[in-house]
Amino acid sequence: MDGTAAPRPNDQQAQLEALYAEMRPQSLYPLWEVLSALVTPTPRSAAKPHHWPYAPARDYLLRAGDLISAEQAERRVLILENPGLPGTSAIVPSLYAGLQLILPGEVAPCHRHAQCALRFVMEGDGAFTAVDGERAVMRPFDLVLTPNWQWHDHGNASDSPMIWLDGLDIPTVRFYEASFAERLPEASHPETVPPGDSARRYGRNLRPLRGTAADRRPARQPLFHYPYAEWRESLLALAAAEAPDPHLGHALEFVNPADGGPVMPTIAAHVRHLPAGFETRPRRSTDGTVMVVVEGRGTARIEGAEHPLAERDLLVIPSWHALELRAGTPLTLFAYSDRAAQEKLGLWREERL
Ligand code: GTQ
Repeated sequence: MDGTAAPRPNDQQAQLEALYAEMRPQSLYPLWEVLSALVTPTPRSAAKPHHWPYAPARDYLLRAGDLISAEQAERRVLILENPGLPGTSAIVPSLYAGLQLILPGEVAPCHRHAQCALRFVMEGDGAFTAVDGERAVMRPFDLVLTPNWQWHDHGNASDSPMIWLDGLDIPTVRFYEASFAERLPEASHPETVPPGDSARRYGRNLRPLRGTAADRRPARQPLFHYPYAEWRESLLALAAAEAPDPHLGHALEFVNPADGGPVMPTIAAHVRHLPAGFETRPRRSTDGTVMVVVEGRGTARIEGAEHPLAERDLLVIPSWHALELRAGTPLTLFAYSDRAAQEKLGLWREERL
């Protein structure tokens, strides 16, 4: 299926064109004209690799903060749209990314939806996301989940603006035409338990016995806060203990304790650490990936094109694009992708070059 169709005699071609013209009003089309574009030997992503330096995006977001409140906007977010996917609000065909701002005293009102979301804190300290009435107090580089159909509102009782990256499966849900959403009549969900309650019940290789009232979180998504202080300590301990993987560096995946799998059904997330001077070997995989620079400087080479990486920069690597990372200083990265969904569908592949 390499797309080079054998030449056809002119009269055959003319008769075929006439047939196509007759069929078209009946919504019928010849597969043989499009087969090689539909069933490609390797992935051909419409998405493009792209790098967003943090500072300009932050400036635009703060300017929006002067013009519209979080309450008015429902969610005051700048969408990171892939330049190869105009008009789709998608960063890769299956995923969405945006930068959300909550100013001191603001509330982003409570709602729930079929889409699942992660938040990765870029700056600020002490704002919260409440999930079904439990606050996760957010600190820089914390990961916070709002799983499918759980009530969530965001608030900021601190004295500084808070900005985080939103990663959602909006385009996946759109593809399946399975979007549902509703608003709570009140702006904020009543606080039902103190902050950290889920982590204490479900985050220590323990869980309340099933069938008891103490088992209050949804069985498939008990945990929703993965603090930087914890993942950083684990990642740096790993880096101190052994040599980095040649293609990935040191890498730790965030897991759902309910099944040991990715954090959400459609989205997987991980962090990486590369020692200063380390260069990864090229690697490509079918999951479209969004990366955030947590700490350090370096370079990402995607299919030969160089992108400089500085703290808090954002990067998208589309499916089957070879990535090589080079760390100028020690480099720590956060990434999320659609690998969780692809693995369930038996589609995910990688190639280490
Ligand atoms: O915070 O619930 O960036 O519903 C896009 C849609 C954030 C949210 C987004 C959303 C949210």
